[in-house]
Amino acid sequence: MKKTLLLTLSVFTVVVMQAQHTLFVEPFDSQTDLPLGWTNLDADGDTFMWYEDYYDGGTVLETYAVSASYNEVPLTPDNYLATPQIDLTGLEGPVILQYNIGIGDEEWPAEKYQITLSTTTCTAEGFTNTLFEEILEADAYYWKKTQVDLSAFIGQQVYVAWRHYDCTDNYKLLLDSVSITFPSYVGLGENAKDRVNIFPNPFKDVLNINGADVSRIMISNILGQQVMDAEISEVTKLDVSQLNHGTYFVSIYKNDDLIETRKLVKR
Ligand SMILES: [Ca+2]
Ligand SMILES: [Ca+2]
Repeated sequence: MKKTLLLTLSVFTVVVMQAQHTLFVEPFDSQTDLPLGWTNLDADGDTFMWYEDYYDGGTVLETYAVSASYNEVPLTPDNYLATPQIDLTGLEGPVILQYNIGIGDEEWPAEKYQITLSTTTCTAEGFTNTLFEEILEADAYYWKKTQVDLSAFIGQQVYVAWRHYDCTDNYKLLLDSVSITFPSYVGLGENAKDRVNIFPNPFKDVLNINGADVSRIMISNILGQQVMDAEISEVTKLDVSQLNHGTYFVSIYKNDDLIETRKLVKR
């Protein structure tokens, strides 16, 4: 009896040691607007695109992104929803994309989508790397957890898109709980575990900040004037849409200690 308990404990310890780092998360929790920094492409040109929606069941609140293949009349969607640019440099694999996919009506399930990736532009033409595709069935009714391996793209800057296409006259495709995780940085040593990822650079409306123990981000302009001071957690998206174009100094604090300052450009 005691031996069994010890074995269980040691297995548990190993699992903790191999904890994953989170590179990117998106819970789609606004209920009304798609998240900042994401790109919504209407490749079929019918003006129907991805949008943010929610279901309030009283005790359960679901928030997600939606693309329809039926809206009073049948639609023939070719709609892309793409992440902000994600920096896959300096990571060790496997880099795993995880998300929840769903359908709006289990009697009309046959939504088709693909996971496609661009290493160039965030346009329909840029998404040339199809990693996964499927036609959903009734078991995707609220929700089907799905994983796709992005490790082949380590070392690159990528956009990941959910493309809803090649289907018609079902109901809705739903997307929620997107995350990208990886086990460690390349050459995990003295400094690697302290590394903080801030991307993209140049940036536009959103700065993604990922790093253990990061507690605060302070941004100053080229004149040394403070323009933002934000308390953050390990994985944060900062809304920097109100900053003017130009050069900024981003100071990173861990537990109230200034760790480093980086120069970034807003375009
Ligand atoms: Ca469309
Ligand atoms: Ca959600």
